[in-house]
Amino acid sequence: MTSNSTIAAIATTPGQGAIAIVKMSGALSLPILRALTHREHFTPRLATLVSIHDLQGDLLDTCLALYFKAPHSYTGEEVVEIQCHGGIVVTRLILQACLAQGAYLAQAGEFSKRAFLNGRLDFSQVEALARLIEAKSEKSVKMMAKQLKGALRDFVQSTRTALLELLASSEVLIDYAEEDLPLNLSGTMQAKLQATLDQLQSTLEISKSQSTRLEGYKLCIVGKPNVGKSSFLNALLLEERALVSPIAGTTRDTIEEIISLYGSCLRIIDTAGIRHASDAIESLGIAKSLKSMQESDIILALFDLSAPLDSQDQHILELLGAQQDKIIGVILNKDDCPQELDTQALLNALPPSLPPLKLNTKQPCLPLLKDLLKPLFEEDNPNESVILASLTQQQALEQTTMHLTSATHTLASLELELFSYHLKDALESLGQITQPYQVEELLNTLFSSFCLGK
Ligand SMILES: Nc1nc2c(ncn2[C@@H]2O[C@H](COP(=O)(O)OP(=O)(O)O)[C@@H](O)[C@H]2O)c(=O)[nH]1
Ligand SMILES: [Mg+2]
Repeated sequence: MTSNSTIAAIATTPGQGAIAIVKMSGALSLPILRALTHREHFTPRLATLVSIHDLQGDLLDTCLALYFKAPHSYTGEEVVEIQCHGGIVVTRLILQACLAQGAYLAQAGEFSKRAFLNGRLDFSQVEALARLIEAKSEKSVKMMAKQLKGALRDFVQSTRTALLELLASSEVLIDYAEEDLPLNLSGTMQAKLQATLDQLQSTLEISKSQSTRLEGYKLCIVGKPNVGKSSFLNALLLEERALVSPIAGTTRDTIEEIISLYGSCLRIIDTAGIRHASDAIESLGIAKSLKSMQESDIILALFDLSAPLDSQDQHILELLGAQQDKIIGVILNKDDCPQELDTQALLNALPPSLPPLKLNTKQPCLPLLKDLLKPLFEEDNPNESVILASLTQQQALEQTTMHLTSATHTLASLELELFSYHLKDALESLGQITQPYQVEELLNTLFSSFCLGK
C-alpha cells in the first residue's frame, strides 16, 4: 500500500448499533462509491440515499452516502462515508465490497495520519484528538475539544509572533546601532520579553498541575488487613464490588474502580492488607499494594478505631512517612464500635496529611470523601489558559522558557548577537509543540493508539 492509495475501514464500534459507518479516503473513494451504488452523480456534502451492491451485483443494504471533495475533507483527500444499518455482518460486507473494488484496509489511526500529513491537523491537534478519544472525564473532553479546534496552535502562533517581533527589533539594533533609534527600544523589548516569559511560565505551571487532574487522580486505599478497606470501597461505590470478610487477608489482588468527582475521574484502588504474609499468594498481593502506593497521587490510609494501635499499624505509619509528593488522607474506621484506638498517638505519628475522617462503612462514604478531596479539585484554571497535556509538549515549553530566560540576561547586558541567538533557540523549541522533530516516531506511537477508522 502506498501513501496515495485509497483506504477503507469501519469507523464505528462493531456491534448492534442503529447505524454503522464505513469510511474511505483516497482518489478511488468516489469511483468505488459509484461502482457500489450503480450511480454516477454525488453532490459533495449532501447525504444521498443509495443501494449498495457487492461485486456480484447483489443488494447488500440501503444506506446514506456522503461524499467530501478533496481538499475539503477530514483527511484532505477524496472521502466517502457510507452510513449503513448497524449489524456486524452488513457492515463487514460493505467494507469487503469496498476492498473488492480496490481499497486497502486502513491501519489504526491512518485517517488522522493522512489528515496530519496533508496539513489538515497540526501535531497539537493530533495529540488532542488522541486524548479526546481516551478522555475519561468531562473536563478533559472539553479541554481537548478546545485544543482540537486549534487553541494551542493559536497560543503557539501568537507567542511566535511576539518572539519574531523581538528578534526583528534586535536585528535592527545590531545593524543600525549608529542610526537614530528610538531611545527606549531596548526597554520596550525588555518589557515585551518579560510579559511573554511570564505567560509561558504560568501556562507551564498550570499545565503541570492540571494535566494530572485531566488524566484523573489515582487514589489507593491502604491499611493492615481487616480495617475495612474493601468495605470502604463498596460503601463508595454503593455496591458489593470487593469481597468483604472478617478473615484477614481476604483481598489478595488489587481492585480498581473509576468514579467521577467534580467532573474529573478518580481511580480508586483497593489493595491487599499490608502485613507479614502467611502464604506466597498473599505476599504477591502485598507487593502489588506497595507498588500501587508508589503509583498513586493520593494514599488513603485506614485504621481501625475499635482496636488498639499495633505493630502492623506502625508498619503502615512507617510506609506513609516514607512517601514523597503524595497526598495522604487518614480514615479512622469503625466509629460505630467502642473506641480502643489512641487516636492522639496515631495522629502524632502521622506525616502531614489531610484532616482525618472518622466514619464507619455502613454509612454513605462518598459525600465524606468528596468533601475531603474538594481542595484538590478546586484550584481551577484561573485565566482559562491553554493546557499542554502531554509531557513532550511540556518539555518543549520548558526549553522555550529556559532559552528566553537566557535571552533576558543578554538583553539586560545589551549583548544583542547573543540575545538573537537565544531567541532563535526559543523559537525552535516553541515550534516543537506543534511540529516536533521526532515527528515520525511520535506519530507512530500516537496513531497506533487510535482505533481503526479514526
Ligand atoms: N463494625 C464495623 N465493622 C466493619 C466496618 N467496616 C468493615 N467492617 C468489618 O470488618 C471486617 C473486615 O472488612 P474488610 O472490608 O474485608 O476489610 P479489609 O481487609 O481491610 O478489606 C468485615 O467483617 C467487615 O464487615 C465498620 O465501619 N464497622
Ligand atoms: Mg479487603
